[in-house]
Amino acid sequence: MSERTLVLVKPDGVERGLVGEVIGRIERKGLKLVALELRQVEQQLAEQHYAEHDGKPFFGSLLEFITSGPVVAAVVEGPRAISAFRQLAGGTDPVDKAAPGSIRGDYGLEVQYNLVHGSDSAESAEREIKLWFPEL
Ligand code: IDP
Repeated sequence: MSERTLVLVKPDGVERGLVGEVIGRIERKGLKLVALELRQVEQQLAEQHYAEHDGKPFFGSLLEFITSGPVVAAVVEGPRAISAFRQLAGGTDPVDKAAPGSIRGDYGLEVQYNLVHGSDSAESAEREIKLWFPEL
């Protein structure tokens, strides 16, 4: 059974020229790109996307970061696509949680600047895909 997940290459990943690296890993894993777009994130979309973190100490700086430059947004499809991409990404903290060999483990140093986003559940994936790609 196939499922879909929302993937973002965050502004740090775009700025550092890691878009090809991230997309390449997705493709080599066997996952399929259903949508792919470079876009500047508006404040409102950022707030909706990260609504679950509203009230946390890092919320303001997270919004500032995600709106600081273009991101690449993608919808990725395949069997167990949600956990497959979370495995490719690695844990949230690129040093303590992301294993070497994962995207964050290989390229990240700081928890905020962890390069990529991937939906964390079927419910999040559905909500986030509607938010970013309402036409799908
Ligand atoms: P996830 O992206 O691995 O699902 P979440 O806990 O949903 O992790 O956090 C969303 C994003 O917020 C993280 O990817 C990271 O960019 C940022 N973030 C999470 N925790 C912290 C923190 O303690 N300080 C600063 N930024 C954080």
